[in-house]
Amino acid sequence: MTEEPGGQRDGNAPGRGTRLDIVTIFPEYLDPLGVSLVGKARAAGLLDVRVHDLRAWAHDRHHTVDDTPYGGGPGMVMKPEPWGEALDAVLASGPEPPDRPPVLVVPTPSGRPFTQQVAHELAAEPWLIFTPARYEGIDRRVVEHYGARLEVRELSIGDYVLAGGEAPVLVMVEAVARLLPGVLGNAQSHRDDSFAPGPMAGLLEGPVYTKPPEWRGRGVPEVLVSGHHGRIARWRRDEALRRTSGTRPDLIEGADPAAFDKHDRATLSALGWRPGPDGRFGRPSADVEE
Ligand code: 6GU
Repeated sequence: MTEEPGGQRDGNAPGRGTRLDIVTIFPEYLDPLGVSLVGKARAAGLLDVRVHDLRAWAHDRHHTVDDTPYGGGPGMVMKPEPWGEALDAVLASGPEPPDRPPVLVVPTPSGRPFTQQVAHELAAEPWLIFTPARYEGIDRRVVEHYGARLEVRELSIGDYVLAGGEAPVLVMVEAVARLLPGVLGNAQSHRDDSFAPGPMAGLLEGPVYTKPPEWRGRGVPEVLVSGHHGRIARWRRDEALRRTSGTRPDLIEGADPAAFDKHDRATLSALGWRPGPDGRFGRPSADVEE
């Protein structure tokens, strides 16, 4: 999966699918991209994933990629020169003439939140370059330099701190890959995803069941075996409202009230929610749930 400087210039050929380049000091950390959904998308030619070892562009005896921070303080900072050479090489390996420049995705806990909306935006791009960092991050001049040439998106996967950006890259690539046309078997597969745009926008998915009909004394909700599609859809929506109310009340508070029909409003009312002066829902008694 790894390749040295001076590699191929055959990038983004039509029919090779979305191209993803990842520059890292731990190429093997990205091995899971050969497995499961992403692995299958690659095998099917829907994704062209190339993992590069940053140390291939560190020319001293020890392939040094970090140094002490200017201004002092704990930890180390990633040096700009290896990143500059690595990114120039990856950019030069793209199609000639370039059709559409890549988007540079910089994982950092200081970035904007990576959301389902961002995943959709990235899935619309033909070429993404990821720069997962270790230590205290990359010398700021690298983002400034490429930011003057390319669209750069600094993204965080949540409010906690990881040791490096490789795990966030695995997260982002999986979220993006499953949105690419042809990757999931069924075009409807992400219609009801939590956070997907559409009728269930902003609601969490409720519980799901499969056979057997009874397991350890527990049956399945009768409505799901009724064959009554209207009642099933309504039950699923009520369960989504109940789940969202219980675990993510912020999503109910932030929801566009126009998204709630008459039955939704009755369900929300039973869960303790009341429309406020602006029409948005709030819960005066924040301990009423489930
Ligand atoms: Cl993208 N990187 C690191 N190191 N920590 C994080 C993160 C990214 N997102 C949340 N925590």
